[in-house]
Amino acid sequence: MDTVVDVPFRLLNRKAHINSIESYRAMHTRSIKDPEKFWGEVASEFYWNISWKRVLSYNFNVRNGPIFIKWFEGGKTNICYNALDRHIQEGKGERVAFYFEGNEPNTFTSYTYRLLLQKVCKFSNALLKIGVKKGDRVIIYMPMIIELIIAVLGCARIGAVHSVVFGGFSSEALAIRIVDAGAECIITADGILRGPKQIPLIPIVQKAIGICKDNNLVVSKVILKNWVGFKAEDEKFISWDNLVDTCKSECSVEWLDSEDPLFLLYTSGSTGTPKGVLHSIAGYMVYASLTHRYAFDYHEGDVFWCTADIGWITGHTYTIYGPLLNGATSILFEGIPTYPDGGRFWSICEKYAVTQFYTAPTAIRSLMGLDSHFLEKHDLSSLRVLGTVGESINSEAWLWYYKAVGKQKCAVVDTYWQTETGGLMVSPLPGAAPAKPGSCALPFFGVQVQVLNPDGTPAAAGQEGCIVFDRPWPGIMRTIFKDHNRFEKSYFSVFPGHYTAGDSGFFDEDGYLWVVGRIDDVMSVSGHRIGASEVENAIALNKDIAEVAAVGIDHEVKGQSIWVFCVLRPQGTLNEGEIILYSVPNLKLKLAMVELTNDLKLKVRQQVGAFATPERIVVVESLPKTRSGKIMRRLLRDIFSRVKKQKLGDCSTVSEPQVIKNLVKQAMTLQL
Ligand code: 6R9
Repeated sequence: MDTVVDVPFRLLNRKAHINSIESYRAMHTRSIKDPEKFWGEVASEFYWNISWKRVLSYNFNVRNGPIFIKWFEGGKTNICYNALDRHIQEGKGERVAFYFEGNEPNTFTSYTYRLLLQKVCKFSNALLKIGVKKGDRVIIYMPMIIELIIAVLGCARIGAVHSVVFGGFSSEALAIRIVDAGAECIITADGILRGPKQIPLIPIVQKAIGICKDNNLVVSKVILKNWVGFKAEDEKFISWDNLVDTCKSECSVEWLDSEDPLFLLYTSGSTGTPKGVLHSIAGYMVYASLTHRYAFDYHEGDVFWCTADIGWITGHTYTIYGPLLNGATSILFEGIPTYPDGGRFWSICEKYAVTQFYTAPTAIRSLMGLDSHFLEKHDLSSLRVLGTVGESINSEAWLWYYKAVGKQKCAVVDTYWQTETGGLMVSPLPGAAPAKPGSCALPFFGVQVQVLNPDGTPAAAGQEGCIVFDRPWPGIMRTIFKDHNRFEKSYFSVFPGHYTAGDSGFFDEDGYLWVVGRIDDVMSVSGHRIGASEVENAIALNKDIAEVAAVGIDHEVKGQSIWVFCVLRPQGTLNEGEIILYSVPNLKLKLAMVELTNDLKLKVRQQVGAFATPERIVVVESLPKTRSGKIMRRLLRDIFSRVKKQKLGDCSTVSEPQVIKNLVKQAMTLQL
């Protein structure tokens, strides 16, 4: 029997947007039966310079020609106008858009909608002044400060396509994204404050620009926000403060086609370089706003806090766009949950009387492990809805969130979605249905989700299969930048007619969805999505490595941590004719192993970023492979994962069963 937690939300607020399972079902049915009417009504709440001619046209089946999705065709609008100007027109200019809470608890300030608009307009004018125009791609590589949001909205206002790169990525990873996007303009800051650390960004950006140059891309404009106080030696950098100083605080809006691109966000796939996921304007706008309103049961007067970094999709949709489109007041937090102490999240919730709090299971698990006084000394009675995203949440963490943080009075919403989906796809709605810890429950409006067997038939209840979506929702990505073929192959070729999410899961008898995990080689470390290939490519730069597989191994706090399995070259400097196996035979080799491990970790830090540093490097004799020579990362995962130690998946396709036996033996000696 699953644990079922009945709607506690009702105790606190009987005015939930959707307050019964019947009204959820009625609205969901309406959204599926007549999507054009449903989404047309939602879209009418926004300002359109020219109204759309057609709500939806699409092809989801590769057999019928190229995949395409168009929402609100013929319409002209602007997402920045709808996020800011519209609220001011409606007399809400003095409402706080963001409470900024800095890394240090004594650094905080607030921005009303009116002030934010003025700052965005100044910045849009600044972009225009230096020659950025509609359609240009602009890379934003910044800390979690208000200028990051201003930069994003400043681009959106003039039709430039923003591409935010998470501040934890290395210069190599940054350069790959700049080159792929063909961006000639970068907006950055001198550094990042993260707890007690000050991380300089200028050298990373300079190195990335050098790599771009080697790849025939000249980055001609770099705008630098002075934040931490590091000095920029480079005169080529344009000072943010000087640039905006002379710019006017009004800037006319560029009216854009519904399907014009809004942003690119790079994400990891199972193979190859990161994918430039492209979202377009109108559909994303409508979907970000509606999902934010319903899944978090947002009402006027609430204070919403999504802790996600804007470098990831959650930050785009639920730190910036969704809340602003609903005229909400949100928190923007620069720091980390454990600085200056483990009560920082809770002290912020108390300070601003946060009503909705949205974070990742990894944060919940790490806070759960701390002394309870960090939590108990804060008054959290303002909270109504607690959200999670990024990976499945184990029921222990769910129950702690529900009981210790929410005092059994808040709805917990486990939201399942992806960079590619633009907004949440499957989630309980607060007040609508009982929750089950670990299940993301029911599809959002306009979403039709299925679990399919490999032959394409629907899986029975309780049966694990591939999660697919049957029809477009407004927030779906439109393509992979410059690679529509890869878009079709990655998402539409496995089950023609369906979007394949790349996750497996099952429905229970109540129709609740349970996500099991990725079916590809994408890892999830502290909720950060990392492709096996990105780590492997970095490792392979070491000349002693013949073969490598990077695998996400179950980890108590991070969800997964990266383990790298490598086979050494027979003639490498390390081997000396022996193959190192279960233990390192002599001191010389032991030292060589330490050196190797350090170098491999460094390579990953340089090529990808510190957040992708492998936890363990394991030298093996051979990697498990299929008869056709494909590395079976799934088997490595099963063998070395603590929780799954006993249960190995299907081994029938392994070319050499002895390899498995050796690996199991080796796993035993590693003191798991
Ligand atoms: C929003 C985001 C997407 C992948 C996705 C899935 C995993 C996200 C989840 C979840 C179980 C949830 N995922 N939310 N798994 N339950 N509530 O995280 O986007 O970074 O693109 O990652 O994350 O595996 O396919 P992204």
